[in-house]
Amino acid sequence: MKSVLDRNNFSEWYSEILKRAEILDVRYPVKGVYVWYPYGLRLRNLIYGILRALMDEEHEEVLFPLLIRRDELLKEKEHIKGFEEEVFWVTHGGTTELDVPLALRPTSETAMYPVFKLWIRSHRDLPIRVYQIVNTFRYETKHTRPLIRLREITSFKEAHTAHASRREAEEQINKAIAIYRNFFDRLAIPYVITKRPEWDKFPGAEYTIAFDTLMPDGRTMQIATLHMLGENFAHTFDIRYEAEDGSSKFVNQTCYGISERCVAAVIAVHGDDHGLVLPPPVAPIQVVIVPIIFTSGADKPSESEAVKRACNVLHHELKGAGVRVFLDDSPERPGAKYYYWEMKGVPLRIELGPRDLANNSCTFVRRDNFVKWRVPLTTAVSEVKNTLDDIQHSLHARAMERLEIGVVSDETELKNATGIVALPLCDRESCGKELEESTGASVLGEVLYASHSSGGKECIICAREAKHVLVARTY
Ligand code: A5A
Ligand code: ZN
Repeated sequence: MKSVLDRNNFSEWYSEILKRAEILDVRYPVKGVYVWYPYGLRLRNLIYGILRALMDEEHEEVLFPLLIRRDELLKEKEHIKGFEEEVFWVTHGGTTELDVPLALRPTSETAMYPVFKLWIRSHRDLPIRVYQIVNTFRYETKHTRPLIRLREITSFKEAHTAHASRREAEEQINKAIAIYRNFFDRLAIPYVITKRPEWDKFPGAEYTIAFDTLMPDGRTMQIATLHMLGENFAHTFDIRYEAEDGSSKFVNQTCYGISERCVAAVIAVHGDDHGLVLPPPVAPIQVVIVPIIFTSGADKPSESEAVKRACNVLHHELKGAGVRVFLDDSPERPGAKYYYWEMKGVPLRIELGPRDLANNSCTFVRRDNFVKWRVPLTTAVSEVKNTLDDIQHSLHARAMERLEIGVVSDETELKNATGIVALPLCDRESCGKELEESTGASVLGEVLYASHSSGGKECIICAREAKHVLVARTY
């Protein structure tokens, strides 16, 4: 079968794959909102199952309302400055104008924190660590893109915490970084972690730490953020607790979030010209069995029956072993089935025909590298498990190799660079902005985690004392 996709032309590749692999239907007639197909939703649910399990270890799930009173939303001055152009408003009930306009949550600080005030009385009520996975709405004016820049984010995982001290809040940020690293490692998604510059932090936060991954077109995508809120929101919403010594103190808060951009990352980072390539832990179908039965020609009916029986047995055994397996016994030709399941990203295909059966074996074909080999039926189940593990490792290694970080020492080198670039830059906004304007790239921020960092010590713009930062064109 011809490969019909060209990942080098990423934008078109991405749109085509969402359609052909049935991830999202983009034909919904509202800008920036899309429909999950069943297959896409299964992928999303497997990915979020991992995230949810990680969150559940130290957080409690909550569910707050979608609607936020206007006066609450406007209370935190920095926060609303950042979000006021992005809020969708509900102004009417039927034909009656509402006394208090209601916002559709763009994020839930101002929904949750007035309630935190009610929940928190004494130090014994702390820490609070909650999360929810909900839809949020942002009136994005930049070019909207499925899973990446949405007006309805359908799968916004937001965690919110409150602590007795600044130190505990800092510790929580570190724990959350570890959780997110674990999450993206399980998806085999490579990332860099940086501290966002002042001008790019979350509105209302003291500082923001972000995870970015590299997309095939050389631009980075922010896939997670963590925010140290300090006492900012606590002062605005008057969230205090009685300390052990009887004094009244403000809580310290953090929040951190992930959206369906993590699904976009899985699709974009691992996919190829044949379609999706899904990491086994999140593949809705991990193994597809394709019986090789020729309807005409030399096959004897008894041979076909034996092949079908062997496929059923293998299907049953794999299911019993906890593998997400599908037996494709539809009347399509084997070649058409291969093409279809490759597009869907199924990590492993097992072909079983009369010749395999004569050798008491079957044929494995890996989706990630198309390597093909014969496996005895007696060891097929254990070989499937080993192969799925191996595919996961290979995908991770391949993706890590692709996330290269270039090191540059002057502006000309920077202009010619692609992907993520490490360089020395000082703290001053004027230097950062100058660099962003002259290159069209963005300062991701000071490096906290990356495979490389720049060796330079002087700011590339002003030659003052510099920090090691990463720069890239971004989504
Ligand atoms: N309350 C905090 C957690 C918050 O709202 N943080 S945030 O604004 O940075 O959003 C969290 C993450 O959601 C971002 O890191 C980004 O990966 C994702 N995100 C933000 N806007 C998005 C949009 N319009 N479409 C899809 N994902 C988005
Ligand atoms: Zn400088």
